[in-house]
Amino acid sequence: MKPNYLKTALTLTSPILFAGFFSCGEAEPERPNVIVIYADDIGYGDLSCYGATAVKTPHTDRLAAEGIRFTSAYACAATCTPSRYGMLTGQYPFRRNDTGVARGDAPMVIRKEQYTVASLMQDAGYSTAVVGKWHLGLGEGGFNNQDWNGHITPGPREIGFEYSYIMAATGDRTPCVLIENGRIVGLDPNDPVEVSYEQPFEGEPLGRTHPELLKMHPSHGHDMAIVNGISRIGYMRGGKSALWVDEDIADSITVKAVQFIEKNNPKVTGKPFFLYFGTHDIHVPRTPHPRFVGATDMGPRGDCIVQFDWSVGQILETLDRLGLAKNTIVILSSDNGPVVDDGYHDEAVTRLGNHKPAGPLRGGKYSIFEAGTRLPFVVRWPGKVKPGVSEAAVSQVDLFGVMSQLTGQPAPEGAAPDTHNELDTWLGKSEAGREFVVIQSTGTQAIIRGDWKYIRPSRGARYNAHVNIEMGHDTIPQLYNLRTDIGERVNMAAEQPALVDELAGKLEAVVGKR
Ligand code: NG6
Ligand code: CA
Repeated sequence: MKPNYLKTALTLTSPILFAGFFSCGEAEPERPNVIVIYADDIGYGDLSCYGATAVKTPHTDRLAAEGIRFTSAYACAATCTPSRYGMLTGQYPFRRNDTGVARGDAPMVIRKEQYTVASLMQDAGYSTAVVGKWHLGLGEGGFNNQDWNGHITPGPREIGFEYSYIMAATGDRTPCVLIENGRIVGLDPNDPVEVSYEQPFEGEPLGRTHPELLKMHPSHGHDMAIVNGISRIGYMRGGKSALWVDEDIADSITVKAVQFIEKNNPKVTGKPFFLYFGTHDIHVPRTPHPRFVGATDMGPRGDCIVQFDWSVGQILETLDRLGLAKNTIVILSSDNGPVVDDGYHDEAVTRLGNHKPAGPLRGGKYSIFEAGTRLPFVVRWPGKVKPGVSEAAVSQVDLFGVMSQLTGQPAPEGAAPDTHNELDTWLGKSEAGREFVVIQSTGTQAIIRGDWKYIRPSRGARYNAHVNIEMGHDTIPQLYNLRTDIGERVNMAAEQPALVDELAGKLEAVVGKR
């Protein structure tokens, strides 16, 4: 039988903590607000609080200095959709075969019947919102079955997010529009949006047929619909008044995140809030607002890191201005590791200089090596969390369990089967961390326990030349000592067969046999 971690942890939750949460008599609820700031493709070495010098991220650094900076924190997966799926549902994405990188016209990956961390927060009495990148599908009943020009449903609302202001997928995928509470923003009913991932619309210029219309050229893929001078993955037509301007996306989602905080100020509503803020930065196409152009010497990739940091600063400034900083937990992380050339000629390669997006880690986005999933992870709760650095093993799949423990809100039977209650670790009260962390890339999984990491043999390509990333696939077992060999250079599997067996068995117990 699988242990019920949630139950165990809930019974362990400190009564003192709860006494604090539920004591009343003040207008402002005692339970803390929670903001998850989730960056896109920011790597372990991309922020100055994690050692970057070619880019300065003062707002994120401030958050880290006032909170705990984790050095062994992992996303569930090395790409966006599965990482987000795991974090929001508390279920490993490999448990289903349809959690891979979603098309822009994909149906909801999280089914409307599923109970998510947003459902949990809503049931706990929180105002809830998602603002920014979604990339978890919309609608139901198959691909391209959305009512793009009407009410796009099911969507975030059906899985616990009362308010949503999102991009359906990513900036490089159609439809290139923002969707507020299920409706495309700024849509002219006389100019409906049409989307296809199957075939182009007649008469519409494409990146591959009309490169002269492009202000940024693809390096691989991304040669379909042209919007704002940038060619994308997928086709679309119409919706001219609703098309986003890439350079304004950070501003537009940051403003909506700030407005959500203002409108849901617990001092006014009497309810705490839960905000999941997924930035588009620093995913491709990297198109910083003109005021950030030249903020670094690294071109758009570096400038987008500064833009991301600006968004973080706006959130922190809002909390300060409204007097909410003290009673708000801010969690900051990223969905997967870094990639330099992810499909556009945007100078990321030519102007990288000495910057190391993955810091000392091997691999990158898409990879089962550390850089794919080991990421910046910061938790700040002024007065409650003692600032510092923690080496404890942390997984984003535990957001659900941690929130359950924090709010005292139990989960229904069967929800979030893979989450653990790690509140004490996330709040820096314990250095214990997870007994083990399981991660995945396309085609394989790995387990990290203590100093050791075991990667399951797989047949995938070892190297992806398009993105210049070592994928970590190998047909033989791989075992690395992350304490002495954080760069995963020396495969110790042959020297340590017993440990390989043990970790392989543990991993198989979680993932299942192949
Ligand atoms: C890849 C895209 C890449 C990016 C990625 C998803 C091509 C050639 N590459 O297939 O640009 O969109 O998918 O990124 O199409 S993620 O961060 O959303 O997972
Ligand atoms: Ca991503």
